Amino acid sequence: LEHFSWDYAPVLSRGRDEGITFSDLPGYSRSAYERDHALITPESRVWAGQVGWTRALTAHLISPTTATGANFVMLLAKLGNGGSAGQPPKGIERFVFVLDGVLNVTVAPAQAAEELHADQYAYIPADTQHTLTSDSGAGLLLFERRCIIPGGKQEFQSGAVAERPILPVDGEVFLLRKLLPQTADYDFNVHVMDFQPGEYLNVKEVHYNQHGLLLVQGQGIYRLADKWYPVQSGDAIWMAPYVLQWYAALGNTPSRYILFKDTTQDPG
Ligand code: UGY
Ligand code: MN
Repeated sequence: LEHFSWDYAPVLSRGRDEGITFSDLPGYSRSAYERDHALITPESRVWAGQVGWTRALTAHLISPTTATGANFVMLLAKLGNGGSAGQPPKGIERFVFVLDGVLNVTVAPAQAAEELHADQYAYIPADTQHTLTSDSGAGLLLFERRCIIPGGKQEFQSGAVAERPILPVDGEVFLLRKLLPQTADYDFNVHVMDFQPGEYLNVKEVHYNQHGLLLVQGQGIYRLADKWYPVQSGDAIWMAPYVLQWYAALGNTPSRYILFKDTTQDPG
């Protein structure tokens, strides 16, 4: 004790009294990249301009270049005042979810002209001329993939999460909504899943479908293969086919995540 210096007093209280957050540590990140899954936390996002986009930045989180090959692209986009998105390549269908701000969607020829706000979304079939623009700025989540079902069967879709019915899920307590039609004309769906603190998945899932997940509210533990990740809103996850997956919502606020799931890929 005689060597104890009060200069070190903060060392004892650090973390408890000062509210130190680990993400402030130089070089520290919770992001992880494994053979069959990835966790991409906000401090790892890299924003860049893209050909065809104006007054906009994107952060690609998941793409077919991921490890064993994702069958979709997941990206975040920030449109500035007067910003606009480029057209996806030929054969690529697109789903856009508004995280904040206001997005204007038009689909030619005069099929649709919609103003979307937070928690609203649109689906644009492949090879459909459209515009995504914002006068005052918008934050977006996009999923894109090469449509594997013959074109012409899919239709433009739009809506709000709260308008979608809650679907029963046997043996589970979370609330499930699906944002796209559950028909064989669509080769993926986007689920919105809500958990109260303390609720968790009953099934410790292993399945052939892939996932791209964005946690938009709350915090908890995500189990992926043999790893257990503390996660919080803003975190994104890639899950390859057959990766063991399980979530428990913790903390004081409900959890919500938005989840891409390919639906009609031939499991064989
Ligand atoms: O539908 C699903 O596969 C979903 N329950 N998976 C998940 O939440 N990881
Ligand atoms: Mn799953």
